[in-house]
This record gives sequence, structure tokens and C-alpha cells, in this order.
Amino acid sequence: MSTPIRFYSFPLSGHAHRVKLMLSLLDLPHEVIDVDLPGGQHKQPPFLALNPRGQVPVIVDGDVVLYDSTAILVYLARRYGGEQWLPSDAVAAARVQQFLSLASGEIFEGPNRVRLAKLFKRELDYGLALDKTLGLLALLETHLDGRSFLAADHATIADVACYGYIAHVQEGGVALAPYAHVRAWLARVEALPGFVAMPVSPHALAA
Ligand SMILES: N[C@@H](CCC(=O)N[C@@H](CS)C(=O)NCC(=O)O)C(=O)O
Repeated sequence: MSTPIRFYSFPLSGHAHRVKLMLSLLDLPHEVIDVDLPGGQHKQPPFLALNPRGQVPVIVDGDVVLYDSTAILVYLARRYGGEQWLPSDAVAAARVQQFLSLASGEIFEGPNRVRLAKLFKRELDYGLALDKTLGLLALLETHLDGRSFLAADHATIADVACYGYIAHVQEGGVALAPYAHVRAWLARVEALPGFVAMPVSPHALAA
């Protein structure tokens, strides 16, 4: 690789953390560019030229510009990671995809939104987001009973995609104590070589 990957991020973004974690697990040289989300930098033309959806994360790798966290995980795994992170076998790949969809669906609607409500005081239906979060955690608790990782017997991008918002769900007012299998899975992800944590929000520390 000639030049480092440019990674447009925001420190407290769980979506951006997926990319940060993958870059670190793969030990890929990269340059982090923090985007001023509170200041609206992501809705200005220079950033919209990179991502017309006006969101982080974005990566620029040579002439490849990509947005959307799970799409970026697919790219990094295929280009730099090999079979382990995203298998090519039809069934194994589909099992990974099930959890990328979960990350963009239920995790977005549940753990992401309870955290948005509590930490960032976003006006949204907290009760609905909480219901979705509890349903999701129950589903994961059952799924992880007897499994080490989400989509294979080793870590894949499914685990990378799902980790951050589940690990930080307590910032959204949801306790992880009742979910022993989920907590054991989080610990297994945290033990991976190259693991990097998502920062705890100063608001959460003050609460
Ligand atoms: N589907 C996108 C969602 C990204 C997303 O929601 N990013 C948030 C930060 S966590 C953002 O940039 N929000 C600003 C906005 O939507 O205006 C992904 O997976 O990357």
C-alpha cells in the first residue's frame, strides 16, 4: 500500500468505530480525519462530495472512496483481510451478511437510538428504541448460547459490525448484566489482537 487510507470519523460514532476497529485488527496504516458533526461539517459540499448521504464513516483508499460502515468492512476484509474475516463460501458469506443486516437494521434502530437519546439528547421515541434494544439483546443472548462468535467459529466482520453499539448500550440506559452470553462475546472481541475500544462519552462518565 503506497499511501495510508484516509478515514473520516467522529470519535463517539459507533458506525465509525466499526471501521476504526477493522483498520486496527488488520493493522492497516491510516490517517484519521475527525469531521465536526456538531458544527455541521458533514453537510457541507466538500464532505458531501465524498458521501452524498452526509454521514461518517468514509474512507479514501487511493482512488476508492467508500461510505457506509458495513460496506467499508466488506471492502477492507476482501481487499486486505482474506478468508477469515469474510468467507467466500456461499453459506458462510450469507451467515456474515445476516449480521451486517442486523447491524444496519435492529442495532441502528435499538442500541444506536437509545444512546442517541440519552447521550446526545436527540428527540426520538426512546420507548420504541428501548423495546427494540431489549428484543435484540434477547435474540443475541439465545444465539450466542454455545457459540463463540456471531457468524462462524472465529471472528468475522459480523462481530466487528455488531460490537460497538452493543458494548456501549449502557450509555443508552440499558444494563448488560442479564445477558451473560452477550457479555462473554464482547470480552472475546475485546481479546482479539489489535482490538481498539470506542471512547466512553464524557456525558456518560458524568451521568
Ligand atoms: N448506514 C450508515 C450510518 C452512518 C451514520 O448514521 N453516521 C452518523 C454518525 S454515528 C452520522 O454521520 N450522522 C449524521 C447524519 O446522519 O446527519 C453507516 O453504516 O455508516
